[in-house]
Amino acid sequence: VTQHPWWKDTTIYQIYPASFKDSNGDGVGDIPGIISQLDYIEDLGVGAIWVSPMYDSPQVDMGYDISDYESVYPPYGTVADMEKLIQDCHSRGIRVLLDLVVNHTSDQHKWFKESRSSKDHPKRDWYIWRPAKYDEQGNRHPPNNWRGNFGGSVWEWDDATQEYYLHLFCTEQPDLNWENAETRAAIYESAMEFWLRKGVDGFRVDTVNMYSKDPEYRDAPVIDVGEKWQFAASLYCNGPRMHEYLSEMNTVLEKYGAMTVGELPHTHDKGHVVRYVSAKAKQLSMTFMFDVVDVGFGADQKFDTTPRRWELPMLKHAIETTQDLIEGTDAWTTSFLENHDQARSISRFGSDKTPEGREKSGKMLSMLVASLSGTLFVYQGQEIGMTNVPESWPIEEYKDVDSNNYYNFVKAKTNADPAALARTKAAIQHLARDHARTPIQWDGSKNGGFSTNKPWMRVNDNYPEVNVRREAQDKNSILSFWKQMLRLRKEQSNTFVHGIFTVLDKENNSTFVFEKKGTNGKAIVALNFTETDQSLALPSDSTLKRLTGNYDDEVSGTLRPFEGRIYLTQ
Ligand code: TEU
Repeated sequence: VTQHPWWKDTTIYQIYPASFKDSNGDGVGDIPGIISQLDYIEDLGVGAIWVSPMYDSPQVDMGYDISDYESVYPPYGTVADMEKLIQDCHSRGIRVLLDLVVNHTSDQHKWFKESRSSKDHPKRDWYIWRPAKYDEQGNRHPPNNWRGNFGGSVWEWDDATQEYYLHLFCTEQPDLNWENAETRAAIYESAMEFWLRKGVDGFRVDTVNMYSKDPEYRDAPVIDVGEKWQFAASLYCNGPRMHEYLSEMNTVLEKYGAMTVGELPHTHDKGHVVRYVSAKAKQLSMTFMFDVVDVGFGADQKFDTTPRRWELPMLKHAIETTQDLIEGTDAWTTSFLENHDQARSISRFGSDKTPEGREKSGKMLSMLVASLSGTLFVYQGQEIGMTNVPESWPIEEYKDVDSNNYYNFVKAKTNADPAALARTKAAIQHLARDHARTPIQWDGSKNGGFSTNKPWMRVNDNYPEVNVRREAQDKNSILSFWKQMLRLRKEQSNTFVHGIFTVLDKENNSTFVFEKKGTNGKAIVALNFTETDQSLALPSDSTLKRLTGNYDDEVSGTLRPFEGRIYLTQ
């Protein structure tokens, strides 16, 4: 029997602290709230949790703007609460990952305050400062034309010291200068070792491929003609020193036996991804590839005023790309459909229009993601089939800086044209990050049992129907189905976690049928992505045995609306 590291076979459950469980009635989730639900988490069958940023922060980007790595955002609790969480998880055999956000800090971090205080400050070089460019008329311009991830220029003018600083995300998220060895050492000490010493088992690493940028900060090619700022990911992702930095970072992790899962946007080439996650390379344990994330909107642009149509073959291809990573390599991969940056998967890939469609497609998607190879990640609320917020919610209910910036950009550009704004709102209702961030629906009581007070973000209107208490009592619920899937995944880990993936119906627009081949058996997974009957031709194989499905019985040759079935075979 092959001995795998723990993080290959375990399922990891992501917790978004603001929206998980409020223990003290201030409307915001907190760490004691997480601790209070450890029975629930353990009962799901997951082996680890990943806690999204709980560090002190002004919350411009929901904690991804960190002002102090070594303290906790007071509404979430204290460092002592985190110590208790780690201890309580460990005593149940659950591991704990934190979110490592070290491409940038908050502009309220003391390092940045010092850096911006004067050009001669010893920490000036800890961030990325550049002089302005002036045209012939003497007008001031930023050093280049790069557009940030939340829109606008990546450069912000600092009046006091008369230079620009770089921020790939919000203005309030200045990029750290990884070129500076002293900065790197401070990052390792403050953001990593402080928590590793407290026993955390690893990190989800935010935007892991952006630390090394184009050394010359060249202009990006003009794709959006007439726009001032251009998509520049090829110039700020995967820069020349990226692998050197990650090897260095790994020497810190190794001391503690800690694992990592790095977020790898804008990188689709197998050879390139393998460089990050090959076991021999000793850089990252695994990554989140963005192929599935990018289905339905261009990688270059998050929202489009008309949300792009996606077709099933695109999803198959995206999944194939991430699955192929482990074939013939010593690399490892991940399987996920949701996180705090994605719309809800039922609303994106299934159907949230009727209770029946939600239930069937939720279970079908659970069969998909839980039978794929790599480490499985489940995002809070996914296990009860939470959905996007309703169309009727006004734009004011959306709190995310990404959604708001985009809406305001369109508003300014079109002079608040009602038709353009309606299209933008529709795109946001489809793909915004906000959908993942509504509070967890624990029961049918006021505020979905999340808080006794008005929650920081409105609870999805469907909480009386979609909630943990209701689903826990129902053996036919999405939640019960997820628990069953996680158990089957464990029992058949050779096939599901480690098997080789092959799509059997590549071009089919309605069904997704694939094979998983382990070293001592095979599985066939057959899924219907439509709300009508579809014909199904299974490979003729007398050893096919139905393992599970989301309908009680089986109709041969047909998959009913959103039906999914899994077969095992010798
Ligand atoms: O996201 C980085 C990222 O590349 C995207 O998924 C990002 O959300 C998208 O470009 C926005 O449209 C990570 C975090 O997951 C995200 O929540 C943070 O906002 C971001 O980094 C900055 O720290």
